[in-house]
Amino acid sequence: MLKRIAALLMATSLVLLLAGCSGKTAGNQQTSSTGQPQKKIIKVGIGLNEKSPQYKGLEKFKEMVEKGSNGRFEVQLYANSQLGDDVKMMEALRMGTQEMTCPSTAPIAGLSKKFMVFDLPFLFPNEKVADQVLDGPVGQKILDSLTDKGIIGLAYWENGFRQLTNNKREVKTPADLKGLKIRTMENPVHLATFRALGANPTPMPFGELFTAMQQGTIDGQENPLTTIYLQKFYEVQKYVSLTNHFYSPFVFMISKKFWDGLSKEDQELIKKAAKEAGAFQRQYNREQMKQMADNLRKAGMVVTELTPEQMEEFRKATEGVYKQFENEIGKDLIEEVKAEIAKYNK
Ligand code: KDG
Repeated sequence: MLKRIAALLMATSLVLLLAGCSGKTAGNQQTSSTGQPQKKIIKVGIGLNEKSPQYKGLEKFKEMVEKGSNGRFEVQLYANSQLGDDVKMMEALRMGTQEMTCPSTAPIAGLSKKFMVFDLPFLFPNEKVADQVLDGPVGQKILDSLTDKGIIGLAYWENGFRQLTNNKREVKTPADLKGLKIRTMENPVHLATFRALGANPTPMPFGELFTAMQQGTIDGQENPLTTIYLQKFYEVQKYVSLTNHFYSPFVFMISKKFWDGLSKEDQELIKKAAKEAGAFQRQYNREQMKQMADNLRKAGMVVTELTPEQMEEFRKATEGVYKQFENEIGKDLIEEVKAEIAKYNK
């Protein structure tokens, strides 16, 4: 009997000892066996590579959060779809198995249709107006539509106006696009737009794109010039037309499960860093973009600038897409965004 009591006492003190070493302290902060608070890990995944302006923005974010928290957070960056494609990563955020990602608005449409408004063809006249609309109340309202999906939208970053590449012929008008098999992001507005232009759109995750071009299973794709150059698409594509057809900004987002476990101060720190790193990222992206058409020419691509008349042909051909998605996006929301654009486009 005594032996049993002694064993029970020993087991209890062992449990207490372990709890003291690695248990929870106030504020849900785990401590290590040395008594030091354990770092909170933030895993951030993206589809683009380490050379992309998006990754440079993430490096800035990492620096700000790690410094600002005195090392309580460790931000781990994963490029090249290492953690999966945009859709898969957003799912991981919802489940709480990954903390952050930064997809274009296009694949977010599967979670909240409101985001499709920013994928309408030829919506924004320039980056400046896009910044003002996205950073204003309507941009915030759309970010907030993610909350009940288990995601907090923190800030809009920039991917850049999207341009069209292909391997068959120079494209100057929608007629030149006829029958070309073009990879698009997974978004109904993108599919409808390319159908309206006479192409044959094929949605596919970014990670599969290079091989698809290389193997000729698609004729072309569309992305900003930074991506076309920095991901070396010029190795497998001959023609690029400067169409500026979609803007589709990035949304820097965080898992709500993770977010809800943070103190108000830490939430503030992360939000501020997401916005400030975003301002840096937009600037850096625009700087880089300036030399990209030349880089692509030097790399052997035929870069085609369109005349205002040719641009108008593209715009006209896709006009019907707005009406087509009025119900899904909401007519009021489309009107609200258009009014905001008109307000700033002066
Ligand atoms: O890192 C973001 C990418 O995953 C993706 O959004 C890039 O524009 C993109 C595309 O074409 O898929």
